Amino acid sequence: VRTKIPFESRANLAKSAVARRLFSLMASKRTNLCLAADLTKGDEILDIADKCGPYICLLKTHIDIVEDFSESFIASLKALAARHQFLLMEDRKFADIGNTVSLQYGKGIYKISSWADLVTAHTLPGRSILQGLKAALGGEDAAGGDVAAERGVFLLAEMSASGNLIDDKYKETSNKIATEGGDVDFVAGVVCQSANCFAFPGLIQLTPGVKIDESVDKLGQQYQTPEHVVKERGADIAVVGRGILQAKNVAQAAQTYRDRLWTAYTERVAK
Ligand code: 5IU
Repeated sequence: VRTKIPFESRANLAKSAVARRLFSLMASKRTNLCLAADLTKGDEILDIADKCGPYICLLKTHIDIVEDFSESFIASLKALAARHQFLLMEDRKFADIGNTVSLQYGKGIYKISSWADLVTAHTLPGRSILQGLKAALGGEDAAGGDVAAERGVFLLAEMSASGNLIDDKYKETSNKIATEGGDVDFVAGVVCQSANCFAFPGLIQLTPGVKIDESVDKLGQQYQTPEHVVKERGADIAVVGRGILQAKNVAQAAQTYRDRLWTAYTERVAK
């Protein structure tokens, strides 16, 4: 079972170069915490990225909620990611036809493909979602490297929102898109809520909806504890937003989530 295999070993099984990087980073930094930096001012995001940076493997953005977006904000965020050693994921949830997602990924104000190591995408349009996103990356970069090799996608197979429309068939087909076909080297993982959404150990399970002391919010979000998502639900990386963002001391909260998630992971692989 993939949940029993340590991250170091899973790095060697991954088909996506970014997944290999992320697995290795998680193992060496000893963290499987992703911070959802859902804040609307650039400086607030930079501040929390700096404070929580030592405890996270991944920082997840919703770049379209930032009111004062600028290229210098992106430069600063990238500098923090390099200093503290975490990757950047834009939770864009691409869902359109290939040609449109290609434009949304590479163009516009945000030029997501230029800075986000990872993005999220719905499988609703089918395989063409992967081809469309890949198309935005072109072929080779100036140094002659394969641009697509430095970027990856997390495909959505389940959501934490109560009443969401995803059923078992959709989940199963999403798993197929993530594991079969010519673009699997571009898929770093799957966003889902349970260990049975895929079996291939080279993919990373990212699970949002994690909070220590609440079970729901007022808008349909459903939460589980760090231990539950890692040990019972198969999460490799847990996404925490308001559990950290709303704490009095965000660095301390990030450390607490990191410690509990990492302990749960070590107990999972040891058992
Ligand atoms: N997110 C979810 N549930 C999902 C998916 C994404 O909560 O099923 I796919 C995102 C939304 C938000 C973060 O950016 O994860 C969770 O934030 P809170 O921990 O504040 O609820």
